[in-house]
Amino acid sequence: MKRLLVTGAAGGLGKAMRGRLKSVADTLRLSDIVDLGDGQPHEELFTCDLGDRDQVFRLVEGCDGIVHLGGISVEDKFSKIMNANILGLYNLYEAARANGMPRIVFASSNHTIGFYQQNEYLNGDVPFRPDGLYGVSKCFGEALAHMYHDKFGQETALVRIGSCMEKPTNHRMLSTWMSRNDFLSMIECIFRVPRLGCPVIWGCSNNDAKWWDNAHVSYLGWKPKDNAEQFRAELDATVPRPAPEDPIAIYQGGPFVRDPIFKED
Ligand code: NAI
Ligand code: 15L
Repeated sequence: MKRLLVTGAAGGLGKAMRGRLKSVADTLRLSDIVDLGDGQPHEELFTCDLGDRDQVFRLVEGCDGIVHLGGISVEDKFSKIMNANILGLYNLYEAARANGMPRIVFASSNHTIGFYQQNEYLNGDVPFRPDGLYGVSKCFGEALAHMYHDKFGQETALVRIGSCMEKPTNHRMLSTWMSRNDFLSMIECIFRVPRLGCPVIWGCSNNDAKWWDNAHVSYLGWKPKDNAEQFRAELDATVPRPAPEDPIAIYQGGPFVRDPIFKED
């Protein structure tokens, strides 16, 4: 495609994908609320608050696809989540509707289903069981995307990312880990497939210990290659396991299930 918008490009995942996403588009339009550093010739840099409708409309204009990583990415005060993840998402979908409905990859999260237990194997149809306000905001995002699909035909991949980082840092991530190369190959498939629809995609690598079944999206042709199992011995040797009665060891959302509802100032 010609121009791909990447929101949240200054974040952990955005920084890791910035170089890799060159394979998807001629021009990357990178945005964040914070500074993005110096741009390369194929990059356009936009500082933008997702909660600002006019800025978001300018941001989306002229884009052929969107990888939406921007927003609050952990449990936080509701006011912050509301601006970035709720108002911000509404602004993004309205801007997309006004600009030819470019296909969207929405970075949803495993925290939409964090209160399922680790001994449960989930398909793409299970009811939400969010583990905090952050997870609830991602449920809102998925519902919003479904509505824009049913009403207007807007296509979105609802990617419930597990833990997308260089390598797993605890035993839970033997199940939830997604390598960045697998994230990239998934994005390539999402933009290549002739008809996407609005599917849930579990964002994890081909982990032996995975909890999630992507059989319903086999039509994407995505075959994740990495497997967190290669890190098991290293984790056993360096990271203590939580006690079996600890919620971290019981629920798929891990430490997020123990977060409080944060008070506003
Ligand atoms: P991050 O917190 O490092 O990056 C998010 C970016 O969004 C930040 O650079 C931040 O400045 C920006 N942002 C926050 N509020 C904003 C606003 N109002 N307007 C514009 N930009 C704003 O998060 P990370 O790890 O890079 O994750 C990216 C996305 O993927 C997030 O939406 C997160 O919820 C989702 N995700 C990530 C996972 C992971 O393992 N990294 C797992 C599950 C979901
Ligand atoms: C998420 O949704 C977070 O954005 C990320 O920082 C990780 O904590 C991840 O989930 C996880 O569950 O490991």
